[in-house]
Amino acid sequence: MQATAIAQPNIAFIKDWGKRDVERNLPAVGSISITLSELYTEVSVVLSPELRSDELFVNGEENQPMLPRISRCLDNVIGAQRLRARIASQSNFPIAAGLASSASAFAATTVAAASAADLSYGTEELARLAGQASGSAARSLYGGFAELKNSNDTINLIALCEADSWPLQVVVAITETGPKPTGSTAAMEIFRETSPFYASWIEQQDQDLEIARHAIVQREFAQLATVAEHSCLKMHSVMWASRPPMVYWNSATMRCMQTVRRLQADGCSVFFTIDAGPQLKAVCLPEDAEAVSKALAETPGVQQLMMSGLGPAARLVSKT
Ligand code: 2P0
Repeated sequence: MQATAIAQPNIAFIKDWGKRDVERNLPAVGSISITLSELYTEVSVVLSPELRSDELFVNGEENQPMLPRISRCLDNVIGAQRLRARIASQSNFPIAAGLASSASAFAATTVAAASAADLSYGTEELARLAGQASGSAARSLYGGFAELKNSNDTINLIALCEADSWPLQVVVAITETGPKPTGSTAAMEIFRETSPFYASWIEQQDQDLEIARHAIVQREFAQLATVAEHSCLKMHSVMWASRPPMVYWNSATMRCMQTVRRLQADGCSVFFTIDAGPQLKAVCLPEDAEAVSKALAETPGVQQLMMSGLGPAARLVSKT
C-alpha cells in the first residue's frame, strides 16, 4: 500500500494570519492565493504491517521533530487505528524558510495518505483535511488562483481562476535559506494573544478579499497589486506589534522592496508579497519578468532567484 503525490506551495495575495480555533486549526480569516509551478514537494506514503512506528524522511534524512505533526495528519486522513507508515518527502526549494513548504508538504501528504489507504475523498474534503494539518495547505489542493473562505465551523475552497487563464510570473528572491526563528503556528497565537490590532485585522479582511476577488476575475493587475501589497504590509505590521515582536525581514528583504518600488516607478507591472520569512516574491506580468529578475538579481543580499509561473493542484503521481 504505497502512493506518491506532488503538491506545489502557494503564496497568499490576501494573507491568512491568526487562528480562530487552534484545536481544529481553523483560520481566523479567509485568504486568496496562487500555486507556484516550479516549486514542489513530492511525498510518498507506504503503509505497512511490518512497521512498528511511523518514520519520516525529509530530503533523504530521518526527521524526528516533524514526525508528530505528520503522524497526526495521517491519523486525520486515515483514522488513528491505521497501519504505521514510512513517509518520504522531497522538496526542490528551502524548507521552513517562508516559502510555504508546509503547504506543499501537507497537501501532498494528505493526497498520498488517502490514496495509500484506498480512501476516495473529494477535493474539498482533501483540502479540509490538509488544512487541519497546516492552514495554508488547504489552498494547494487547487491550482491557479484559489480562495479559502471561512464558514461557520469549517472552511470552503473555491477555484477563482485557472493557472493558464491569467499567466502571471513570480520571481522569488531568496535572501536567507536558514529556518525561520518562530514557526507560523506559534507566531499566530502570540499575535492573537498580544497584538492590539487583532480585531481590526479580522474586521478588514472581507473588504480586501472582495477587492482581490474582483481584480482577479477582471484581470485588473494594478488593483490586485495595491490590495496584495496592502495585505502583506498589514500582516507584517500586526506581526511587528505582537509581543514579543515577530520580525521576519532582513535588510535584503527591505532592499528588494525598494527594487520593486523602483521598477514600479519605471512603469513595470509588478508588486511584492512577503510571508513568514525573509524572502520576497515579486509578482509581475510576463512581459516584465526579465526586467524584474534582472533588477532583483542585482539587489545586494539576494542569494538566489527562483522563477515560476502559476501551478497546478496537488495530485497523485503513482500508486502501487
Ligand atoms: C498565508 N501564512 O496566508 C500566511 C502568510 C504565512 C504568512 O498561512 O500554523 O504554515 O501550519 O496552519 O499553514 C502560514 O501558515 O500555518 C501562513 P499553520 P501555515 O499563507
